[in-house]
Amino acid sequence: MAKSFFPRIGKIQFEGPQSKNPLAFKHYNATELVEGKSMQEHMRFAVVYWHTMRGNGGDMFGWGTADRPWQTGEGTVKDAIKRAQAMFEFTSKIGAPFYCWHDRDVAPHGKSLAESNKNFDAVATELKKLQKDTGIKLLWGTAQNFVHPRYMHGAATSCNADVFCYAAAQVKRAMEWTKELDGAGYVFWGGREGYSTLLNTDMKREMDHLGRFMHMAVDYKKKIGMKGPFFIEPKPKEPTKHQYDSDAAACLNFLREYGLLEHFQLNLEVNHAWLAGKSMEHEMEVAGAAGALGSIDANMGDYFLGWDTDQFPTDLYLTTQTMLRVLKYGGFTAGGVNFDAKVRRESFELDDLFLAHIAGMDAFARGLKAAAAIRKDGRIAEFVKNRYATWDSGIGAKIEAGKASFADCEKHALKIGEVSGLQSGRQELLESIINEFI
Ligand code: XUL
Ligand code: CO
Repeated sequence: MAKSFFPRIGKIQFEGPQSKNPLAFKHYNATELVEGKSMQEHMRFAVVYWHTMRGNGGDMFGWGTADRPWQTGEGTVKDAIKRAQAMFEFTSKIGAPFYCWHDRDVAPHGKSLAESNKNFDAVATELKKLQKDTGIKLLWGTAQNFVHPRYMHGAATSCNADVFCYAAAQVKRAMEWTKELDGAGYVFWGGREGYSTLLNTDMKREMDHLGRFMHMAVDYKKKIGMKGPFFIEPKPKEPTKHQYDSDAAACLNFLREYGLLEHFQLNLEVNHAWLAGKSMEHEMEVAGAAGALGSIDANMGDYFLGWDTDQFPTDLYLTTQTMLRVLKYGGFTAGGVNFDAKVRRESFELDDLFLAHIAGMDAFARGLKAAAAIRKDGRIAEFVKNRYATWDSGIGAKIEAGKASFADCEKHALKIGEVSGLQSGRQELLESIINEFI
């Protein structure tokens, strides 16, 4: 039996809304049915390796603060295996069915690609065993193509072709392990795919390279018979001044331009949407309309700061709006709700990792219940439907069916003389209806 990293904490239980036990769920009840499906299946929660296991609370002004007993070693493969055990103990105790990794979160960088591969293979072999022992599954894997100095100018969009090859080799191995570990999907977040200044950048050439890179990934996926979808994760800036995958619309445009749309969905992250000046529900509608709503990185920013604070999502309006879209677009298939979130530097104790995940999972459970109740109530959906009633018959229906020309529109406008019967948008009423359910 491996050493326990959280000996004082058992499996977190659902105790119901009356409970005052900080280490219990008040709303997330994994087996409770909502719209005929269990909460666990609706949300498909995942714990992330990078923040939860690797984060130490350090920021650019100060050292790490966090008590992380698995972070004591020299960064060897042996340490990484211990860390993997801590990861699975945490994920089992919090009761999340999935986890996610970057290749280099899992295992240390080597001095060469061959050595890095060897390290990764050794730890991923342990992950396979831990998955089998615990029943925890991989939601998605990804390659960390942004930490190492070789990626300073980008990975797939680097000005240097050797770097492109290195990045491709890293993605190839990460895909192989994602397949081997039965990952439900695979993510591309272009950490340094962007620019700091256009003075040194051939943007068209870099975008073409990114298109080639993704086609190579699609070809390799077919070759190895990898099943789940590819996800692209938009983010507008940070670390670069402009990231090419800046928001959902930009990603969809890229995918269409390079003939890749059928192979990709989007992994949308709340804080990234906010950095793009968009709401999460906006990004979800853009992706959903294109049939590309794949998965979610659940977190939130600070309302007054302009950077990626990756806070745990505790805002009930946010989780309600998010779950409304998840339900509207038919629920997750391969994707899920992945806590790409970190505890604050001041929340340095081990317990805080549990408290933060409980806060996020409970907020999502409440969001799910509120969203289901809003749908059952039906007033908002009815209002939206009626708002478009003039499109259901007459000239509106003819336009929608592609059977009307500008001349037909002109004839119609001349006939009515002026528009009458416009109705109020009722934003305030609709907002107060949402409040009834929060
Ligand atoms: C960075 C970010 C990443 C991706 C995976 O802002 O969100 O952690 O989710 O590479
Ligand atoms: Co993310």
